[in-house]
Amino acid sequence: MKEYFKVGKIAYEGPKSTNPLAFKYYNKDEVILGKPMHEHLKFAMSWWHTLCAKGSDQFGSNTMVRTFEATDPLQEAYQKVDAGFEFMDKLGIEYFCFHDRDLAPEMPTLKESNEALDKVSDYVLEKMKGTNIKCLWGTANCFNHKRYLAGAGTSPNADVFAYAAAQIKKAMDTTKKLGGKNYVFWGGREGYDTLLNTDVKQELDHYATLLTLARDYNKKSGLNAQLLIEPKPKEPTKHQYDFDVQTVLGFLRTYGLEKDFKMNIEANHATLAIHTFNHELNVARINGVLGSIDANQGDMLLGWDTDQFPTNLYDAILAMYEVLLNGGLGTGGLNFDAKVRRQSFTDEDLFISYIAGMDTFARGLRIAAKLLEDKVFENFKTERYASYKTGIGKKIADKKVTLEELSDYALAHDQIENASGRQEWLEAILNQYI
Ligand code: XUL
Ligand code: CO
Repeated sequence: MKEYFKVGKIAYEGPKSTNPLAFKYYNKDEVILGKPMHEHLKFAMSWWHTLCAKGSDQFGSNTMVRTFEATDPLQEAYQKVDAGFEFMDKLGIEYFCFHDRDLAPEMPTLKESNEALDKVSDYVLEKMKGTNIKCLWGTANCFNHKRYLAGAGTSPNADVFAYAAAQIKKAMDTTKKLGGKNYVFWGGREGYDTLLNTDVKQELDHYATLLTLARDYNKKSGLNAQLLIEPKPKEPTKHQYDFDVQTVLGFLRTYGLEKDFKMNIEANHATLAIHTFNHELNVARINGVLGSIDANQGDMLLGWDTDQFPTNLYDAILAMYEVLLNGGLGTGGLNFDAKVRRQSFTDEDLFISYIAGMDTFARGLRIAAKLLEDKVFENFKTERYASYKTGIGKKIADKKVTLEELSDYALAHDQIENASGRQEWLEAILNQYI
């Protein structure tokens, strides 16, 4: 078997290591809060950014130097499988995520595209045997091809809707074949650029129909995956229908789908919505729909989806804090929906970026676990809301009070004393844990 990467197996060397090709914080089998790190951190390789992205942007052509390239796209697809498995093995990554069109190229007809996907996924399945590498989630790329210029499930053209449905069916079948436990819907071009040509009500109805059909097929086909919606507020359209977690919750509840879907939260999508990553994780968690994470980060000064590797420790701590409060991610994991910068074009950069991302989340986990163990914020919050544990507060919390009774109470207690929120103190304590 040809070796595609000159880099060897990546080992844990501890925080003092100066080796760029070693883990400093991710020590796979080390137990944190009763679980080995690799169970807390089910890292996944994104097929698209890792094996397909070649470094081009709006202003320039490819920059990546990749030894698994080939002139025939199908041949390249097979070589990507070999390269991907070598990469995951060397990094000790146990999961991968894919779009149908990342695994196998789009062919002239849908039938041929399906056949190509069958062939390449057969090969993926073969490679999985005898390894502990698994599929975290699959999805359909219903946004890249020009047929999807006005969306997929929300396209004004019913033939496009049907084509998207066919692609989703096939991607679900492929996810089942590869043993994927989750299936993701990122809205792609489900949104609009101008209301002058858009019937939002119809588009949302159609989108819900597509998701309902997929929900039913998930059961019928025996895939039985956790279905996940990935919110994003804008890009590629000006207004994406799956704007943020709260908007998606409203949409799901309107169409009676709230029990069938959880969320895949992406850090860069949260910040595009002018939310923090941990805000989105929090809203998902308290609503019981925190399913999985697309781990990356944006550049706060750019304002588009830069999909950078997550190296912001502060954000990773707060994210892992939410994950711990959630009791983990269930069947979900941490998918690096992140790509190396255009200037980081070598093989080594790919490894270094994954190591940086994995170490950031590993260190985030370590710190979040300590904060949780010491109940730093939890004790403060318990105290802060203590007035709802007794007296009038308990009556409010138990919904055993009337507006008249509250009025009488307030008349007798109108000299109110508040307690400090202590934000700066809490932030300083968080810094002490770092
Ligand atoms: C796009 C994005 C996608 C989804 C899967 O912004 O995040 O890669 O994660 O379609
Ligand atoms: Co994503």
